[in-house]
Amino acid sequence: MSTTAIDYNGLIPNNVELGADPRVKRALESWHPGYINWWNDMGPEGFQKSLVYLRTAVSVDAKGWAKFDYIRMPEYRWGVLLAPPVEDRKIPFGTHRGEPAWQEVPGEYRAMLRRLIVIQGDTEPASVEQQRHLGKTAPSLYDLRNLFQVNVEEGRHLWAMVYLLQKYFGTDGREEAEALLQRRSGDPDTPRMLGAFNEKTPDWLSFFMFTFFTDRDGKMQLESLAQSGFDPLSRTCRFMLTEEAHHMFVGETGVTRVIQRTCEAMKEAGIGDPYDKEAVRKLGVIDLPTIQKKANLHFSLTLDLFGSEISTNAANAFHAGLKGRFREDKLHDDHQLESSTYPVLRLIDGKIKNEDAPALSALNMRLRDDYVGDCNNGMNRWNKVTEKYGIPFQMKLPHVAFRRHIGEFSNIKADVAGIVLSDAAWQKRKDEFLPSDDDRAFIESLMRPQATPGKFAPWIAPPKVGIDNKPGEFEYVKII
Ligand code: BYC
Repeated sequence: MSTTAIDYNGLIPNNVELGADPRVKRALESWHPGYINWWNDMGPEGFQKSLVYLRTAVSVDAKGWAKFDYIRMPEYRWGVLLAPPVEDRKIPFGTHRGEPAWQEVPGEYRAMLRRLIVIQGDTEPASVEQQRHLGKTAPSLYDLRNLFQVNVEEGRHLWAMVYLLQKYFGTDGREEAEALLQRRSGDPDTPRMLGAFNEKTPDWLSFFMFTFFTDRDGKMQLESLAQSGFDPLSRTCRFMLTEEAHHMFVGETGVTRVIQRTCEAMKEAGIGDPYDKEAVRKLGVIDLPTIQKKANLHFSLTLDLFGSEISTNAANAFHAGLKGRFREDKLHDDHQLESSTYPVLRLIDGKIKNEDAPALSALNMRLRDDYVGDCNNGMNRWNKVTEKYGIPFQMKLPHVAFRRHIGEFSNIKADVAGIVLSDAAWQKRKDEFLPSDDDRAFIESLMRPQATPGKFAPWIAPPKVGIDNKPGEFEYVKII
C-alpha cells in the first residue's frame, strides 16, 4: 500500500498497516467503544442523529486529501493517519542532531516523550467538551457545520495520540489512553491537564476567539512536535497540521464576520463612534470594545499554554531532540543552542524588562514570541474591516503580562498596556479589560439559533464563499 493511501476496510481507517500489526489493532479496537461512549456523552449535544456535510480524509497527500459528504457524527471514520515518511530523515536538533530519526522510542527519553504526547492528546477531547453546547445556538447551518467539522477532527487528533501511546508505550500507554477518556474539561476532581482547557466556551464569539487564539497555540505546538526526532510523532503532527488550518480559518473568518456585521450596522444607522456601546447594542450587534475584551480574555488564557518563560522541561525536550522550535528546519543556526542566549521578558524589581537568558531555557518564550507575531498578523486582517468602513477602531493584542496565571507575570496584576496595578486598582478596572457580567449577558441575549439554509443570525455577516464551494442556500446540516 502507498503511504498516502488510506485503508478503509477495517473498523479503524489507517495508513499505518494496522492489518499487519494485530497487537496494536486489537488495542485500538478495544479502545474504540470507550471512545464512542465518550463521544456520545461529551460530544456535540443534541445533533448526534443529524446529517452533517463533513470532510473526511481519504489520503494524506497534500493535494486533494479530503472528500465531503453527509454523515452522522458518531459514524465519522476516525482514523490513524500519518504524513508520508521523509526518506533518510535525521534528528534535526539537540544533542543527537544528525543521527537517524528514531523509529522506536529512545529508552532514555521515554517518560518525557510520553508526557508530551499525553498533554497534546488531552487538549483534543477537552476542546470538544468545551464546545458541546454550542450547537443549540448556532448562528447558521454553515457555522454549525464548521463547529462539527472542528469537533470531529479534534476527535481524530485524539486518535492520533492514542495510536502513538498504544503502539509505542505498552501497558502504561494503554493506561494513559484510558485516562484520556476519563478526564473532563472543568471537572474539579478530574480536570483536563492544561488551564485553558478547563474554561467554558459559553457563546459563539468565544468559540471564534478560541479557534483563532487557542487552535493557533495548537498550530505552534504541533509545528514544534512535527520537528521531533521521534519520527512517528513528527509524521503524525504533520498530518494534524493539515486539518488544523481549517480550525484557524473558522476562528479568523468568524471574528471577521462579527466585526463586519457590526460595522455594517453602524454605517446603516449613521453611528460613527465605536464607543457608543448603548447605541450599537440597540442594533442587535456586538460593539467593537466588547469584541476586544473577548480577544483580551482568550489571548491571555492561551499565553498560559506556553508554560513558563524559563523552563527546564522545554530545555530538556529540545536537548533530547523531542520537541523543536517553530519551523526548526527553516532556521539557520547550530540547532543545539548550548551557548546562545535569547531575550526574555521578566519581572525585575517590580518592573517588566528584557533580560538575556540561555536560549535552551528560553524556548517556551521563543515559541510564544512566534505565536504573538502570528496572532498580530491575523488581527491586522481584522483591522482591515474597520478601516474599510471608516470606523476609528483598531483591535490590539494586550500586553503579555496581562492576566497571566503561569510564568513570570502570574503573581502580578497588569493592565492591557503592561502597567503593573495594585490589587485594588485591578479590581476596580478589570471590567475595562475583560467581559463584564453585563457584556456576557448581552452576548448571550444574541445567541439565538438560525437553522434556515442560507440565513444568518443578525449579529454576524455571511461568509464570502461556502464550504466545498457550495452555494449560499446549501443545507450544511440536515437536523434530525
Ligand atoms: N496549565 O516548565 P513549565 C492544541 C505545568 S493546544 C497547567 O513551565 P513546560 C489544541 C507543566 O505541565 C497545544 N499546567 O512548562 C488547541 C509542568 O507540570 P509538571 C497542546 C501547566 O513543561 C485547540 C509545570 O507547569 N500541546 O493542540 O515547558 C483545540 C512546569 O512547566 C501549564 C502542547 O502543549 C498550563 N497552562 O511547557 C484542540 C504540546 N503550563 O510536569 C487542541 C505538549 C505549564 O511539572 N506540551 N504547566 O507537573 C508541552 O510542550 C508542554 O507541556 C507545555 C508546558 C508547553 C504545555
